[in-house]
Amino acid sequence: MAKVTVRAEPYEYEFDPATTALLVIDMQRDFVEPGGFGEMLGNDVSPLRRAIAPTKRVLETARRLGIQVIHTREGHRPDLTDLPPTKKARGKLKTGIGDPGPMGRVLVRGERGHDIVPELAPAPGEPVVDKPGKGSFYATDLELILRERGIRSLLVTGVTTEVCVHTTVREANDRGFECLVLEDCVASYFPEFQEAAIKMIKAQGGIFGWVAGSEALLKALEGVRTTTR
Ligand code: TIU
Repeated sequence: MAKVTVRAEPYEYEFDPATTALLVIDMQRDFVEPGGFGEMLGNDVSPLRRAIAPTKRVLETARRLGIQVIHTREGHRPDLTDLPPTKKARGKLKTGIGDPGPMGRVLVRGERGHDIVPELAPAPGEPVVDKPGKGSFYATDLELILRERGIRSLLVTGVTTEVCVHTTVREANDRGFECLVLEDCVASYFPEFQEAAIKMIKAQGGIFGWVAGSEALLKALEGVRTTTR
């Protein structure tokens, strides 16, 4: 399959759609909707909601072209055996991970708040990787899934930019995957962190990866018909 070239920073990003996955990181109600974990941490969720519409456009294009889509969710087993006490204690929250909140038990698998927002709900057959940490590779089978599918490149979307997105991109980069972070499809509760986190990825010749807007990706994919894996 021919390579696709995206106008990106610090320079063009080249990828083969047949060996690429779209990663949608932690677009869960607990982070993106009012009443969830993000809000309990003292944050305003509205900047995160702005990533939904562009991510939906990229997701629809990926599905149409047959690009592998993979979703992740941060959360824990109902018995909390995979929750480090240090993570539970962090923030001295009145309602913390595992406690009942407006959308069920906070960041617990199977609860309403833990699930992905309906706008970006996984389609049948799209792997959903449940992760106990911030990175998508730690204590998950994501790397196995990517290697088995022959994936080499990752189109990265999700929240939050400086936490789970950054941790995942760093983990992926060290494993040899080439990451394009879609600037308008990732979001932070803090505008200054969004700006700095994006700069860090593309600095030093693309030390962790590339950055582009979703429009640049969609433009680059205009001529592509389908992906054969
Ligand atoms: N708090 C925050 O910015 N993020 C997280 O706790 N998890 C993710 O980024 N998914």
